[in-house]
Amino acid sequence: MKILILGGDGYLGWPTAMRLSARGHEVAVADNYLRRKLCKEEDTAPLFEVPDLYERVRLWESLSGHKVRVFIGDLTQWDFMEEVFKSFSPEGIVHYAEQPSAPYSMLHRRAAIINTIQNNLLVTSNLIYAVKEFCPETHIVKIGTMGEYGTPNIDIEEGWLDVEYKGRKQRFLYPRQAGSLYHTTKIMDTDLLWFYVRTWGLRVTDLMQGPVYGLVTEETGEDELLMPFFNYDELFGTVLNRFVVQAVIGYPLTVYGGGGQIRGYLNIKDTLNCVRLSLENPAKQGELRIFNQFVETFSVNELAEKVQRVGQILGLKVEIKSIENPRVEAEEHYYNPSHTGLIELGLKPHLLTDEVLSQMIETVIKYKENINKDAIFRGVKWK
Ligand code: USQ
Repeated sequence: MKILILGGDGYLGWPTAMRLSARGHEVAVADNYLRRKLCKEEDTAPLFEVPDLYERVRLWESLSGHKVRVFIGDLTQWDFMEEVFKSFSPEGIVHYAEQPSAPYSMLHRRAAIINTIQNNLLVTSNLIYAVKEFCPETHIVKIGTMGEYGTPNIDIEEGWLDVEYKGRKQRFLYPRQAGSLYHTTKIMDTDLLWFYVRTWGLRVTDLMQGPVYGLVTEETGEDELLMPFFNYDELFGTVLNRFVVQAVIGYPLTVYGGGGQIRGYLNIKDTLNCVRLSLENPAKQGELRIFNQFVETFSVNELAEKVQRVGQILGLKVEIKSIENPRVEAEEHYYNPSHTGLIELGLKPHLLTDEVLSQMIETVIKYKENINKDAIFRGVKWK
């Protein structure tokens, strides 16, 4: 299948490109290096230098024999979106091309309005128009987030809720109430896609993903030049990746508030398989299909305790420190989201075992010298 990955340079984009091309798909990636630019502006850097897309594509081809096409440009600009679609004609699209950080979206007005609202919603809107104009049968796989649902006091269904009210029934999108501006743009994406599914008959899969961890996939091996863009700083690092880096340099693990915040987590290897399974088993024309994309739930405290225990086995001195929560979020709450759709499609989860965690810690130890302590905590406040 011809697959276009929007946001092909990011933490998930590049590993997805390798995975799909290794499966025999014809892959193209598009990106404007926004993540790299924002990291530079905010004086933060990934754990190791990441070659640009052209270099990685050359290296990947020399090692695997698989070609990946590269388009560099800004997808919020219609002319660039049009150029990509005219020259590649995708049969499947993976849409990762968004500003993905909740803390970054709360940093200041420009981060909020230009780089989060404008960037995320314009890319999604241009994508919708491009599919309608050039390839209306193409399947869009959109990365959403479990954070769209928030932490309601009832079970979370997979995308939809059947409501019975005054004797009548209707199926609605599950109620969403996000905890950051970034997460709110993901709700808006879902609403845009759902409108155009109903109106123009697009075919869409929305993957409600939890926080992802890990830095090695089947295709990277131990080759750091192929590894993902791995952030550990407060703005762009996800919590478990951060805790592993903190453990390696003896920085007390930054548990926000009470640490009872529960989320659904998954290994980056599972992200790649969820996206692949969704593409290879597409939604129907005129369908918005929604899957909850995570494999197990943990509280922040549980994650911290796991990292502490496994770190200590490896000889690290790991302290846990609860700090005042910079975010506005529930620190104790009910959380029971369903997640059967991707398992039914064939997902075989990689769970967070002690072995997986100790491999992660050992990989990060190799880059210990690169870790910048000052990037770990800056306290971006929600209000
Ligand atoms: N947390 C800490 N200490 C830290 C960092 C985070 O206690 O040092 C807590 C947060 O307060 C939160 C939880 O850990 O309760 C998860 O935080 P996170 O930074 O790993 O995740 P989040 O900001 O929600 O965003 C990440 C990705 C985003 C994705 C989302 C999935 O950056 O792209 O959409 O995970 S979800 O969380 O399910 O919405």
